[in-house]
Amino acid sequence: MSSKRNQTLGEFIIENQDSFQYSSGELSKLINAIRLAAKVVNHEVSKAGLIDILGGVGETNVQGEDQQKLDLFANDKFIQTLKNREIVCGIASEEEDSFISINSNDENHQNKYVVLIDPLDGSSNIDVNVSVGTIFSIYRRVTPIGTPVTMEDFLQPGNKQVAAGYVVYGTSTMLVYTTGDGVNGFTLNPALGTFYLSHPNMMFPENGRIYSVNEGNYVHFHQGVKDYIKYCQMEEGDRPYTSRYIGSLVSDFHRNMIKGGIYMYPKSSVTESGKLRLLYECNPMAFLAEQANGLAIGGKNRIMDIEPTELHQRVPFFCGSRNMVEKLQEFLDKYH
Ligand code: AHM
Ligand code: MG
Repeated sequence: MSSKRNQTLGEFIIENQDSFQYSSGELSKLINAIRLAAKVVNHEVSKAGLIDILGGVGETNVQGEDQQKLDLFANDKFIQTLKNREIVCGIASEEEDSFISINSNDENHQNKYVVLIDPLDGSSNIDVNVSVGTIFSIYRRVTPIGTPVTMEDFLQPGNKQVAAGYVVYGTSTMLVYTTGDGVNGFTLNPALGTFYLSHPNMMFPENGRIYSVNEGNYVHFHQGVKDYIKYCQMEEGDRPYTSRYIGSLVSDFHRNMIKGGIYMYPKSSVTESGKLRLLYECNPMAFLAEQANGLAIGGKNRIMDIEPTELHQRVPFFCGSRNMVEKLQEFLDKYH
């Protein structure tokens, strides 16, 4: 993978097109479309405090959670952009009940990729001016090209991902992605509307000192997780560790990847499968983590080896610096 600081994302995509596993230009066009939609969503998110786009619209999404206007806006923008450019054969979104099939009966449209997307993750943070993000995951379809996509095309294990990434709408807006050859981060220059390569070859430090978990749920956690949290807080060696939890997966992950840390959303006595969605949140983050020398597990298992059974499936999720995840695993294993 060739990378030069200050390279634009557009230049980077073109320069590295040939190193993609399935090189045909289609994946490059797809990432370009995501880049474009991200800029439009970024523009809207940055105006959130100014215009009357905040607040619930009185609808709930398929998980029964309140939807906010910006969720819908981001969902529409990403779907529209991908549809209009006719570069994917199917899309599944956290905000949609089922997948969307695109041009599947038209012989002129021989697209082979499907996209799974969480258009605006952590959206409950918007009205308090805290960073949110978009998460995306790209697979090759498994059913024949030219036929309508089916559920099978979307229910693939994470280890089949061709690309994955996120956009963090933070103090700066960044697009971070992998095509299976390392992780690169691009920062948006808002004046020019251009993403520049600012974080080439991102890596989780092997040892981290930050743990990120919603400790308010501590009493509901299983014993292995409770013991690990106590371990993080113990005064010994480089511990106690620092606790940092934004409650916005993309931002928590992004910080931990740069500084070294572990993110945890365990199952509990009240949420048997945790909260996060395997296909829209955990798999893409797991792919990025592993590409950045980190680990992502759901308990005993590697996240990317889970065989999905439904689109909106939730799983426990632990992800971050290699040594921290391995230590957590030791605690989890004691109770299995
Ligand atoms: P969302 O997809 O409804 O926005 O929920 C996902 C978010 C994650 O970004 C975040 O890490 C988590 O939910 C926080 O959940 P909690 O408030 O239960 O700690
Ligand atoms: Mg989400």
